[in-house]
Amino acid sequence: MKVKERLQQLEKEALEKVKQVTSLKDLQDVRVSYLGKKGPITEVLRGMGKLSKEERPVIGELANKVRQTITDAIDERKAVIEEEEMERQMEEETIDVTLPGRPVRVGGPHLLTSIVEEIEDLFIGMGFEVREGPEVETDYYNFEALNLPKGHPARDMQDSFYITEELLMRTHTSPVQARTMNQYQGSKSVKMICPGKVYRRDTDDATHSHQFTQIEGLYVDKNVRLSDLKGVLNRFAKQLFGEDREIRLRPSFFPFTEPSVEMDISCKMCHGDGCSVCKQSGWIEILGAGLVHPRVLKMAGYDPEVYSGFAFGMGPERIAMLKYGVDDIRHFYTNDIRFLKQYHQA
Ligand code: 2NL
Repeated sequence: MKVKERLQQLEKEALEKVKQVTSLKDLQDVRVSYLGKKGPITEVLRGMGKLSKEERPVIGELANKVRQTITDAIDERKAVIEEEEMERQMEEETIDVTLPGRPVRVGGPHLLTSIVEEIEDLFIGMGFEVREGPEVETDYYNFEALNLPKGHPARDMQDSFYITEELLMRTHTSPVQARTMNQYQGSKSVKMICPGKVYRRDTDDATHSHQFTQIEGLYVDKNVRLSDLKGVLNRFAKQLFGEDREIRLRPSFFPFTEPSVEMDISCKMCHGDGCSVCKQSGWIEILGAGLVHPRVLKMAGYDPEVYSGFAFGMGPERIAMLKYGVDDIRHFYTNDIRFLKQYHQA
């Protein structure tokens, strides 16, 4: 075959291949195979020496023209492929901003937190202040200042978590109140509630937990009477459980109050007729209370001849169990999400 025809054939062949190629890699292969150092066009140029003097410039010019035509075709094709590649990529990576978002699981307050806050709000509404204090207490504020002297059965080592001889995990939140009174030393009245965690050495079961919550209340002023206690507790009970509920006070005993009482609310299930919830009595025990023992006032620097006060203590777990029909105190602490999520929205 004549050199000229060979070049024309190479050009035709190369242009055809360039047209068919769809990827940059294949296009590069075409470039190397036709225009590379070992390619057919280079080969033709190398063999120029064998041509006649007349033919040489003609073939040389043609070879360069073929090389340029193929190069141009490859560059053109390259631009097209790159453009297509870009469009494909943009198509693939399009973000549909109109798609709905994935649902986010929102948490909420623990049932106990809600109950404690509800009770706090209720007492704040009656002029009480909320105060908190340490969970590790001294023997003095946890027991001594509350008329529980050394040797008192309630101070049994077996019942409390002692840290040292003098330090223990508080067994009630009353030490916060004892500290407050002690701070004021009889200089002013006290109207406070103190919510918080307390600790007892108990074996956990459906109604006992070694760590639980307490809310205590204290009102010390001149002329505070049992009727003031009854009025405040009545409002509390009706607001928390419903205006249709009645309360009653029964005599009881606590070392830090005299007299001491226990408060019941009327049973809603049976309207006082007697059922399993109220154990056939028509009444459900809610909390303990009383008038602050004169010795407790005196130890904190309050003259019991001038000042008097009432105090009460309740367990928010028990309140929540009654209000929401929870049958096991351990539900508050095992954190089964199926239990917890029943008590808040979302
Ligand atoms: C109950 C009974 C009660 C108190 C707590 C108290 C505190 C001071 C002085 C006098 Cl500083 N009393 N607290 C009084 C009576 C009862 O708790 O059954 N709690 C769950």
